[in-house]
Amino acid sequence: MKKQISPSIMCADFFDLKNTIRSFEQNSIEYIHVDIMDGSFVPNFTLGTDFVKKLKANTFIPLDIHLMINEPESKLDWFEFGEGDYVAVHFESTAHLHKAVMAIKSRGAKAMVAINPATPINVLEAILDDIDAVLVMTVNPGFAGQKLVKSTIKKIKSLREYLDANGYSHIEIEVDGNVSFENAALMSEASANIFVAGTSSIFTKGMDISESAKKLREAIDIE
Ligand code: S6P
Ligand code: MG
Repeated sequence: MKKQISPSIMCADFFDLKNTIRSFEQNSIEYIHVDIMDGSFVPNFTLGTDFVKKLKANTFIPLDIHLMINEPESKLDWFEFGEGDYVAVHFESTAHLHKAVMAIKSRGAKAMVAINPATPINVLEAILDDIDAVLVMTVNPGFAGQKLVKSTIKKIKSLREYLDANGYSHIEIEVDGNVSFENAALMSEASANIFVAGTSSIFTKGMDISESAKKLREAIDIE
């Protein structure tokens, strides 16, 4: 499966956003990961609806919207997204996961379901027919700059094996949280294929995007 990079835009320098986005475009970055938090599902606030709208208007790179909000099915209409974009909703955030997934797909976007580090993979069984990707959180959601929850590496591997063995080899696996150059190699070996890159890799201080993107690609291309 093609290995792709999705930089977490909340980790960018907002005073230099235009140059950062242009640099993503020049370096063939595949997605832009946009973290949306509601101060309730996770204890923080980040980016919002207007920011998503501005990004859609100012880059051709598809978005990878990560909704860390309660009852996302009632708020999807607030966000601009469509064909080519990924939208992730958390399994833990709603009693109406299927409804949320269907609402994402009805707008032509690809649906992803996210699971927290302590959520087992078997909860996904009944939704696999309807989704395009699983987002395995490798830290507890809410903040950038955290340490990897080590047990999640094994979880990525088990998930890939389960998907392949049950006719879901088309379902992608995204990883998010402390995707450092070292951890990215482990995650790649465990068969993750979309890598959310934040303070631990693509936004490394003193490195420009072309340099950090190249280093990350080298780390994840280990088969
Ligand atoms: C965390 C959020 C993530 C972070 C990303 C930061 O709740 O969903 O997308 O922005 O993990 O990367 P790093 O390298 O600082 O952990
Ligand atoms: Mg995220």
